Amino acid sequence: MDLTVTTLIITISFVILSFTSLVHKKLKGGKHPKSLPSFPFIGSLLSLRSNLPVHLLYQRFQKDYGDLFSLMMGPQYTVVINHYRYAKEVLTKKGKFFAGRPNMVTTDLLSKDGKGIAFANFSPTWRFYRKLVHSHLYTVKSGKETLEETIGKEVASTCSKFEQLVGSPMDIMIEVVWFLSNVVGKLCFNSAHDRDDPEFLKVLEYKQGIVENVGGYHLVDIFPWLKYFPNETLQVLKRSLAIRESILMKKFEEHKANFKSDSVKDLIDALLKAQENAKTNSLLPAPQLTDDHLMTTVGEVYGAGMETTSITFTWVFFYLILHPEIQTKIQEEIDNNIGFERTPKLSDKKNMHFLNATISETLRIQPVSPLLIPHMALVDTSIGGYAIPKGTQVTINLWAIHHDEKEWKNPDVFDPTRFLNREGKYIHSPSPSFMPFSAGPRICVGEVLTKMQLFLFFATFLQRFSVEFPPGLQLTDLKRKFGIVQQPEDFKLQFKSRRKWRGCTP
Ligand code: STR
Repeated sequence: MDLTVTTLIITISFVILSFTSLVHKKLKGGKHPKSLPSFPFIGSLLSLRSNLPVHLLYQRFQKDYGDLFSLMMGPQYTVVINHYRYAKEVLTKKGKFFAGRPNMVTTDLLSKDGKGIAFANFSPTWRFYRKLVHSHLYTVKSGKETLEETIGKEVASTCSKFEQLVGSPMDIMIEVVWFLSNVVGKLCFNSAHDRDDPEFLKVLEYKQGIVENVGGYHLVDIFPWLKYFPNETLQVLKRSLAIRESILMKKFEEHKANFKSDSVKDLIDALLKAQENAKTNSLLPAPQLTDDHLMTTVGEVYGAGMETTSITFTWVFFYLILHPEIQTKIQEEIDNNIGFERTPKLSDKKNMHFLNATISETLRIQPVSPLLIPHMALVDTSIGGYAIPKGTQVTINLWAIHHDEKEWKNPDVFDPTRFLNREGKYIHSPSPSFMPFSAGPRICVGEVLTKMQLFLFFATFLQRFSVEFPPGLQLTDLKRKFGIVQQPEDFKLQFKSRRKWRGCTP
């Protein structure tokens, strides 16, 4: 584009934006949170220049600016929360006031302008999809396989595949994603992939393209007009979304062609049934039930189910290797409570204190989404007595909350015993500063599913195997990629068959 036109556009945006941000701030009275230095047009971006990921930077500002501070993300007034007390106020006490989602270029593309659940703004349609997904996942339907059975089958087939891999070094992340994509794939589409199915490889490709280019503080989300210029983030994102669309569309068309309202096999069927019902009974208030709404919802559940849990699985494997004594403890617990005659069941969970504590500690020390998805104030309100105008973006720094020294002794040390009481019994939440799935109206829809998968998988896995680094490899930490989620790098490990297990087949 001609340089003068570009300069003109920049100047005009500069004047408009700095004017609106000034007006916005002057309009509101009351006590305001301490603010990072802010300049017209760029806002506080100078303070955010750093090699540190944003959650660590925000945590560092806590010393000078407090548990709650504000900044201008370009033209967007934003409040950052580093303490659980304010986080609870936003998420639960005033959950409805803060249940909005800001518009961002990348998340609007991903969610087709706010459809689906995770990135949709608060509305009756949003609530409808949340409820539908929730009841599809967790309501036990007579004559159908239960969620525990679906997970159990995938766990069994994954662990028997692992038998053949004993002693050979392998990349763990991909195996884990494969397992998880089969569980959520069953729930969403009633289908699973073979490990080297080309479609599965395409899923991996599009998922990575989305994760790296959506909502992770890209400039185009701060200055939306940048979308009119060539932009690599958007290019990769659009390419990944096109791959996703073609895969989902195929599944969707197949489901439509074979749909029978009296036999709902998976989430797509459940959504199609809702679409059909809406034609005959008028639901009030009427949710929007276009094909785009349905596909965005399914795509999100599938993507979230694979991505988030695979991160926690990878970390659990990593910490088990770093702490062989923890593996031994969990294995003793398995041997004493379950034995070798049968596979672990969900009903064993109440007796498996050390395994539960290990899973919770992993979720604490490595929250999947260190800054959650930004919330937006839907009304003029307040946090801790500070005035919060409608439209304020609120970022919860879950990382800071899970690493708060006042709540967690040596927060950077992995120590499952924090989640055990004196008698060695598991405590669900030793501090209110623990909220790995967020809280309130926008709490993670997959929380129960994730916990079931973590428990059933690791109980079954540790019943049969131990895990270690391959000879010559000695990692003490994993590099991370920061975006909408924080992904650990893939790493090599190998399995050992437990002596006690050999010869037993439950
Ligand atoms: C992963 C990649 C994909 O294919 C689709 C999605 C959409 C839903 C996203 C998911 C993503 C990443 C994790 C998210 C989830 C919604 C809720 C979850 C952001 C980008 C978290 O909040 C951790």
